[in-house]
Amino acid sequence: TTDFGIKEALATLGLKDINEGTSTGSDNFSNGELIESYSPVDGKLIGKVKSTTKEDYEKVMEAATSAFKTWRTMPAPLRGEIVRQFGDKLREKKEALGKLVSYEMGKSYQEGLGEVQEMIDICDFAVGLSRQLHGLTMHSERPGHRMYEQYHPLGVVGIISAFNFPVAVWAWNTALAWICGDVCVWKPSEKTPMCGVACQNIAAEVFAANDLPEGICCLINGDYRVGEFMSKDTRIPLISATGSTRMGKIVAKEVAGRLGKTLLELGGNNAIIVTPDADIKMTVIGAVFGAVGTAGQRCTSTRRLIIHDSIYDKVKDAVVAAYGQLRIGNPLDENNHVGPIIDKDAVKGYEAALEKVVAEGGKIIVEGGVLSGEGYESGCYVKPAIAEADNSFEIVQHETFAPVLYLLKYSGDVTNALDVQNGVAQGLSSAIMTNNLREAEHFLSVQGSDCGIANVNIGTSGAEIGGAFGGEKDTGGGRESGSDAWKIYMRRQTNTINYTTELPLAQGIKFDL
Ligand code: UN1
Repeated sequence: TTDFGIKEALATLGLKDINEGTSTGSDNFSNGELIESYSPVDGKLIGKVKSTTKEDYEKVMEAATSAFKTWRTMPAPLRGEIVRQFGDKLREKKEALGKLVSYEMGKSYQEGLGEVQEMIDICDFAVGLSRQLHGLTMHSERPGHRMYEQYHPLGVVGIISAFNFPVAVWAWNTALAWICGDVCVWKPSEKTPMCGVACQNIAAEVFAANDLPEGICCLINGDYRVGEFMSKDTRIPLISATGSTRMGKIVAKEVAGRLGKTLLELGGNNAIIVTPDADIKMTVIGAVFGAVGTAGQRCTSTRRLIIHDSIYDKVKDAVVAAYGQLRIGNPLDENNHVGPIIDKDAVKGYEAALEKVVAEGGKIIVEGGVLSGEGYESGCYVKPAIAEADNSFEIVQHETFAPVLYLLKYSGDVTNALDVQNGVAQGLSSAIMTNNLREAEHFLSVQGSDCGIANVNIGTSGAEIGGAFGGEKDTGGGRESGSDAWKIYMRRQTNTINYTTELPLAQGIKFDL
């Protein structure tokens, strides 16, 4: 049996000593108990990473706050040059990092590579942006006065990320935060700690080669208790957190209580509306990739298909047939479409969802189940399932992080489909499949989708980095990645300069002495 080059990838990423129980690289501030990382691919121990104690955390914050004093004075385009070098390093290590992502998280190697590509893309975006951190200039109402606004760095940015995109979400945040002049403290998911150390090693190499303080890029490890160090810490003006709505509400409350800022990327419950005018072939590709890609563990995964009754059977049959083609197995083997889900707890959640949908009156049309036997020893491989359901079911309202797709029916016009689509608490991604201009535009209008992402003739997942990424309602309202998402990483200052020998007051107020 082949190890698919995992040993070599670990070595390339500076992780070869981890199995001896010591974490290497730049998380050397951490001294707490060891976090063991098991691969959902084969159930084997990949390595152990030290968690961060409160004392360790204080050292990290000292390093970060002092590094900020240096980093913030470096001109933004020169910070961009450092991010450019970081992007180049990622290009060099793309295969190794993509492989580790696949092995530690379980997504297909192709998707692992795609995730690293998102990191490279955001670096390129950030390099250009480093010369475009523009503010506006305004005309002062007072003669001989100039008024403008400028953006300054915030300080230490805390990043809490999830297991499902164990490297890209960090890069979306850091690449922007760095060119903005901030320093970052990152807590990756305790389910993918090796990915965290691998990224930290890559970044640390770049900062060291440029004689820059290591505190610009800090890694802390552990569960929610370690995250709490940051959410309670008044030295951290911004916490960017990706994960469940439950987690987001706790973090939001904590950070708001000290009037800090949050950028929240929380759960989705994404739907594709399939109208009578839909291209069925495109619908099937979009829906199946959306529902089973990353084994249904993207926040943008397609959870609901809202199909017009006139084409319901046709779409259903096509999707069911496509599910019949899916190959489930080792995600490092490029013949497979679907890898394992993250761990046995997630498997329980998947099984519970299937039981619940039946209990609520749903009908399973593509049978689920946990796979066992050769190649499935980790116990984390599940069959992508489809159930016919109703939007009012409690389980349909809930985001199950697994490959379970619900088919829902609508009749009449697209407004009825929109009522179903918008009739959930979450508001991340949405899509409509149609060749009808009126339907498409209605979907995008103010009366249309209430989500942060609304696509026409594309599925719900796989957004590009150039757009602002995020969603409304229970998804948390944050936007990261492209467009003007950089602004949240900076503080805005309005400046008015008087270059005369008079001191006229605004609003025409007279104050003669
Ligand atoms: C996530 O699942 O947290 O749009 C991020 C997508 C990816 C990002 C998903 N570009 O599916």
